[in-house]
Order: sequence, then structure tokens, then C-alpha cells
Amino acid sequence: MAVNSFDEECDYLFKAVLIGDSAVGKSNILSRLAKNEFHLDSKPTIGVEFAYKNIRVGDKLIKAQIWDTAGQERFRAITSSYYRGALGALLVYDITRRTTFENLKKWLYEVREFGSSDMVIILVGNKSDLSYLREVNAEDGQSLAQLEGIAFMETSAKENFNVEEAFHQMVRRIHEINSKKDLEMKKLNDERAGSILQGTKEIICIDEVSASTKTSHCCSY
Ligand SMILES: Nc1nc2c(ncn2[C@@H]2O[C@H](COP(=O)(O)OP(=O)(O)OP(=O)(O)O)[C@@H](O)[C@H]2O)c(=O)[nH]1
Ligand SMILES: [Mg+2]
Repeated sequence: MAVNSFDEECDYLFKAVLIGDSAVGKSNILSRLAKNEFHLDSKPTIGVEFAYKNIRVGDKLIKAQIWDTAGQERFRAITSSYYRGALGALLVYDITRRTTFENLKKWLYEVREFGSSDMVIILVGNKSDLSYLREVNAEDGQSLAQLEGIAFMETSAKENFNVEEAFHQMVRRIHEINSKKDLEMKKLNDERAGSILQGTKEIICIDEVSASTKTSHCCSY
């Protein structure tokens, strides 16, 4: 599934990844985001797929390239290239299967091993529509998220509950971090440019004896 939508001019383009155990609903979260579709009979993902999703934050149009891979180890593509350049991750578990919650430690280890240090991670407890089969309380999700310093949300790809919100939260946070970085970079460049200009002195030495004029330059940083 590669849904391309280069129809609109965007201000920023960034990569985000979906991670979590097999059958937690990653591909359905992606199809909900990209095409507003849900499939009860979806097949396990093999390799890597991706789709684009545009979102407006303030006056900026942001295009997210969202990657989805297999939760099953044997179908996964090379891990390091999956995470390379990703600024955000939706880390998904299934609220009806405790093991998918317990395996989050493994996923967090992997994302921190291969992802960038300031990657924005949102913990997503999917399948909230199946609350009568619940094996993981929302409080458990919230506590883990707090412990790990990440955001948390329960979603239902099936009922289209909170899927956009989780994604928006990730994008807004990425945008905040990047805008801050841009600003710091701009400030640094301005300071550098300012000190170069201020530090340039032109010293004019007048040699009265020969009545000739010599010039020399000195620069300080
Ligand atoms: N009830 C319910 N079922 C869901 C939800 N999201 C996904 N499913 C179902 O869960 C099953 C697995 O969904 P996928 O999206 O294929 O899971 P995945 O995480 O991509 O799995 P892998 O590709 O194997 O890693 C499918 O039968 C989906 O219909 C949800 O929010 N509610
Ligand atoms: Mg899948």
C-alpha cells in the first residue's frame, strides 16, 4: 500500500513509524489515517509498507510519511533502515492481549537502540471497542507512559476513535521540537554573523613621516 499525495505543497516532510506486536492493529491504524478504511480480515504485513498523511499545524502544512512493518520477527525488514530518519513513532499494543503490553519493553529497547534520541513516541492502546475483553487497564498504559516519559492514548481503528488524535499529538510534538531547533540554529547563525561583523575592525595607520596611508585588517570572533 503506497498512497501518494504530492498534490499539495507542504512546508515539512517527515517520517514516522508504526511499531508493536503482530495483530495489534498497526496496518489498520495506517489505513484509517491514510484512507479512512478499516479491514476486519487484514493479513499480517510482510516487509514494509508506507502511506502519506497531510496535516496542518498552525499555518504550516506537514506531510508525514508513515511506515508500517510486520510485528512478526520473521517478516520484518532490516530494523535499522526502518527507523533511519524517523522523527516519530506510534508504539501500539492491543488492550485485549496482555502479552502485547508486556512486549512493549522490547519495542522501547529497539526504538531507542535504532531510532534518534529525540524521537517522539506515542504509546497507543488499540482496540478500545473491545473493552469487555480488556486485559490491560488504561491506568497501566498511563503509568508505563509516565515512567517512559512518553504520551499515551487508547484508540480504536475499527470505530475510528482517537486515531487522528494520537497521530496529531505526535505531529504537533515533532513540529514543536523542530521549530525550537530551527530557532536555536537561527539564533546561533545570527550570533555568529553578528560577531563576525562586529569583530571586523579596519585600522588605518597614518605614517606622518612618509605621509603615506597604510591599512591593515583584524578580525576577532
Ligand atoms: N475490534 C478491533 N479489531 C481491530 C482493531 N484494529 C485492528 N483490528 C483487527 O486486528 C487484526 C490485526 O490487525 P492488523 O492491522 O493487520 O494488525 P498489525 O499490527 O498490522 O499486524 P502485523 O502486520 O502482523 O504486524 C485484524 O483482524 C483487524 O481487523 C480495532 O481497533 N478494533
Ligand atoms: Mg500489519
